[in-house]
Amino acid sequence: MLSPQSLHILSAATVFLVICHAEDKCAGTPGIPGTPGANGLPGRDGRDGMKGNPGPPGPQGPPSGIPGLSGRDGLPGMQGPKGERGDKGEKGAPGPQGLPASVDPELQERLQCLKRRITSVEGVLTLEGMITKVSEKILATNGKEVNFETTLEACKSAGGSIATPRNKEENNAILDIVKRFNRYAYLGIKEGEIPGEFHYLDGTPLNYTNWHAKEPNGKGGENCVEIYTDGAWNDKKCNQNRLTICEF
Ligand code: MMA
Ligand code: CA
Repeated sequence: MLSPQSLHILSAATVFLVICHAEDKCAGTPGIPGTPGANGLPGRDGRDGMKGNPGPPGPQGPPSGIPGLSGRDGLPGMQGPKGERGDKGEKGAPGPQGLPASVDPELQERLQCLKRRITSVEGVLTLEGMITKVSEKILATNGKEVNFETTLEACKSAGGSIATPRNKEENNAILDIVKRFNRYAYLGIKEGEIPGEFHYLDGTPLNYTNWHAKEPNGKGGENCVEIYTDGAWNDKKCNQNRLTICEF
């Protein structure tokens, strides 16, 4: 908008221009300038100024009273400690019928593998002189000399029984150990009710004997049997200390 002073100057200039223009046609004495006209109407609004900077934030408003919406869930926490073992569950239903072991190839292979391992172990023990294999038996000694009852117990607690020769081959295998230790050993044979009648420990009659000449001669007074270092047998009291030989 124009100031009042600039309006005044403008109106004076306008008068002068009118005078100069009129000079061509009618030259006369200049008149007395008239009184300044009344102020003109206010000018039109100017153009908008530049946008101002944003004002400072206003004061915090009063609480609205309505709670805001819940925030989002946080991150999962660390794994807690292991809980106590639960109760044992119910027994499951029986599985499907398997193949009979005799035709189960997987089972047969495992069986063959076990047999090979057992053969290896027996080979090592035989090589080391710790066992003697005869027929289906394995004979072994702990090198200790004890009475008959203690021999029975030692063999039983080892999972076997006292060595009992049922044929010449077995007698010779026992003899091998007896000779190696140069000690007599008790056999799994005992005298029965009838003096001079000897049988295996399960009560069955002997089907092989190797009595020394003139033996048995104890007449009921020698209830056990020992094997000499030549492999011959002698009936003998059970309270002597003899080399422990077991069969498995
Ligand atoms: C010992 C004893 C007997 C055995 C005779 C053989 C003297 O007794 O071992 O059992 O028959 O020797 O001479
Ligand atoms: Ca005797």
